[in-house]
Amino acid sequence: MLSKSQELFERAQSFIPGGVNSPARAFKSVGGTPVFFKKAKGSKITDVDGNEYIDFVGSWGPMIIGHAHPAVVKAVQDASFNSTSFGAPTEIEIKMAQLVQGMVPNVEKVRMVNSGTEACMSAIRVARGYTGKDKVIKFEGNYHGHGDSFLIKAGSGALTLGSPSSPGVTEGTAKDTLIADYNSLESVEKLLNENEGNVAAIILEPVAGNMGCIPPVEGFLEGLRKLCDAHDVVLIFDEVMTGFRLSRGGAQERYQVWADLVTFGKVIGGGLPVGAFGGRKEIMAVVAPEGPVYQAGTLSGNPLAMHAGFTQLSILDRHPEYYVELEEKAEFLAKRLRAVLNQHGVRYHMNQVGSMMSIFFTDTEVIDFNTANQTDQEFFRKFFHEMLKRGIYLPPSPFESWFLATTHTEEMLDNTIVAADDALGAIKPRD
Ligand code: HOZ
Repeated sequence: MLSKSQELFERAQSFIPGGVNSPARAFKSVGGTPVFFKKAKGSKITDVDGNEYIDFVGSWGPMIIGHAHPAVVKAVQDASFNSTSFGAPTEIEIKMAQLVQGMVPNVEKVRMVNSGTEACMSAIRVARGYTGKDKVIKFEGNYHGHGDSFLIKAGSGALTLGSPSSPGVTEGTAKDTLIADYNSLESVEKLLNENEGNVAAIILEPVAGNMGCIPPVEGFLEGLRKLCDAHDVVLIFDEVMTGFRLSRGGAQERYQVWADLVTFGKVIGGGLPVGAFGGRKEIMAVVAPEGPVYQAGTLSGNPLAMHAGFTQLSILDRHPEYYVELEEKAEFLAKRLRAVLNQHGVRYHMNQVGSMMSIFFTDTEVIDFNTANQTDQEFFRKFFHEMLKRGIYLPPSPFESWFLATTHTEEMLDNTIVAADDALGAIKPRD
């Protein structure tokens, strides 16, 4: 007999390409049927068949204080009584911009959009408009949403599906995207020298989350900052996953390296469809209607999204201890998982930065796309399904990060370790 998830997936395929509205959730790299969910609370998530899981996806990052936080739910409910959209300015947008600036001081001006994709697409348009230059440097395996310029050697779903460079992106667009190796300043310097005077921006995930979690090596972010200053290039940090998560001020605050423009998504809306880009005011001054670089959206600054985002960010702003707690939880989980993996003789490399982490099934240190790609995907597939059977919902791809929330209790983390021990016992060890 089919499970409800299987039934729904079959039905979905008749009406939705591949049965899902975003490829990363399609279970393509792990096989089997995507789990269809119906509700979640804190870090517990329940599927349509009534199975409960401990959630390490957290909607791919935004659920830092857990699903359905009462204050966030109330904010959305209250706002909805006053209309779901105006397409006109509201006060909450100013409060939101002020709050963002308070948490991330170099975001002197910010424009709200509807997704991380939109934020990144707009940020490079702004960088091009500001500098009058065309080319953009991105890093192999970094993912900045599905804007044409970024679907070249991209991470996340594109990498999972084995098509990091998408058909449909014209040669004209592709020629303006230059690809560097993550964590290699030499590769960036080479591109800058070869394209002197033509590079508008360097965009990167300051901690990569879309080829699994990969931190910057020491000096990488600082080196990029210096190169951008020397070559008159706009440095863009894509903090869609890391913003407000790795610290109150995101990766910028954690590493004390400050970009010229920053993009946000997911997290900034507390799980509602929000993105934002912002930064130095002289750069943001080119954005319409203040300046000539066009960017617009009826749903930008949407009241439900703003109230949800404002509420979650305010909570994080008021509770610096949450960041300490998140760090401790992730370190506790990573340490105990290492012990279990060692006990089972598994070859692995684990990366953990704050509340983001990934296990790569390779004994190579994972610092870039090539090393991430050495992960044993078949082993990951087995591990994923054995964990799922034991009530642990991990990202369904070896090239995504796990996300922790303040709502992961000690008991949940203990249960995750027990499940991992059991799961690894059920998988035939590799020779
Ligand atoms: N790009 C998101 C994570 N890297 C996944 C989007 C989704 O499939 O929901």
